[in-house]
Amino acid sequence: MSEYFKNVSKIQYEGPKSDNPLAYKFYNPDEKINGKTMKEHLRFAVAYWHTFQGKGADPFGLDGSVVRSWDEIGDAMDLAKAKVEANFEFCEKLGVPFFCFHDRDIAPEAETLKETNKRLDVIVAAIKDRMKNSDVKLLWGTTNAFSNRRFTHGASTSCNAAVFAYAAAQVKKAMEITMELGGQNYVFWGGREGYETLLNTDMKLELDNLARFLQMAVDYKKEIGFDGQLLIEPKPKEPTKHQYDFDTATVLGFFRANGLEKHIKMNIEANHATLAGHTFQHDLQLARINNALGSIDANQGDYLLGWDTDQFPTNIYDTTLAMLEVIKMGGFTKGGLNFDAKVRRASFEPADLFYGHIAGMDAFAQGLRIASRISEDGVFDKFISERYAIFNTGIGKDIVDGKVGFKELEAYTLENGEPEISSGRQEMLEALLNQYLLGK
Ligand code: XUL
Ligand code: CO
Repeated sequence: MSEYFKNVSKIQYEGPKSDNPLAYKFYNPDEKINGKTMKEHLRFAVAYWHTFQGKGADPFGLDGSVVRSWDEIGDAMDLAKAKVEANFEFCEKLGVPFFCFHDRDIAPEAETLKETNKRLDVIVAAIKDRMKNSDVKLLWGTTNAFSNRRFTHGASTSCNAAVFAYAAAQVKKAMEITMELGGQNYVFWGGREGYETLLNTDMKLELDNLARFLQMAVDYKKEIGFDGQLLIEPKPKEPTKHQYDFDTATVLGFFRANGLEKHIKMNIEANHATLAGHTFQHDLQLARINNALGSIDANQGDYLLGWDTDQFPTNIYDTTLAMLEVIKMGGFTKGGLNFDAKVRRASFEPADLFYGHIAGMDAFAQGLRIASRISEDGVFDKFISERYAIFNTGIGKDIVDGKVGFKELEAYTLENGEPEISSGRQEMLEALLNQYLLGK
């Protein structure tokens, strides 16, 4: 068996004072927090596409920049098999319990769908085989129905019914292999499900077709007995000007309009939330309070750039607030933290793949520690419940209980006069959050 990351051995936890860049400073997998180990809380996953398919390409350098030990393998299937080995070696060296893939990441497309599916079967067998002597599992599978030219106008929202059918066939197979590999979720990211101009678009038909497609997926999941979660990953734009699954709020409304809300949850990606003009925490919380937070694509954008830069998450402020949402939902069940993140074009060495994941894992580990202290102390919860306490008694309770209407509220106001309002204390709370971040 070949070794693809020869210069790196198993990454160990060495604590915050370590000078070793190939060690965890904050992620201590076996450390217990509130009765669960860090590893169980965080459920990290490596993204196959960025880690094993990413070339460091950009529109000004399509050939990419990265140097990998599998670069010299010429045959497409030999390369795909090598990447299976590289994936397990990488996850095992990092101690990451999961990975995620698109169908086309693990096996290259052939001339026909039949041939492509055969290739998938070969690679799925190789993955299954490798899983027998590994603890590494599949967090989720998905379909790449956006790179091939046939999906230029979209997949389930294409203007062409044959393309809709092709995408359905692809999802069917991808769901089957996800199930076969014990995947715990199946993700839909809308790729090109959106539009460039309404001058050539029947938006109503496209949205209705998207709902039809998702309903077919729900039906097929039931038919084959796949017990993983179905998740949709909202994104407002890129590659299309307007993506139909814009953000959590849009997707929740779309689900409710089409009776899908009981069947599909969200996979929230940090950089997608910020592209939609929200904070990461906003979309996480909106999903959580609607019982729709399934999993997370962990990354971060750049504050100065308006696109999906998919950087490794290093902002402890954001990872803390994100983990607070995960704690509040009672932890992940089937979901986890998938690093949908790529090293920068200039970070082209294999070691950079380790540094990127270590940076992200440490940032989320520390976020978990801080969030758990915040949650235990309950100071923000207390402030919020006191801020709304008026809704627990008197006229506030009558409003909540649906006992009063405009007439009663007018009478109340005429009798009680000007309301007394109190400070929101934002700055005091922000300073308190900093105290937690810096070591309270
Ligand atoms: C694209 C994106 C995808 C999905 C899976 O922005 O996030 O990689 O996570 O298709
Ligand atoms: Co993603």
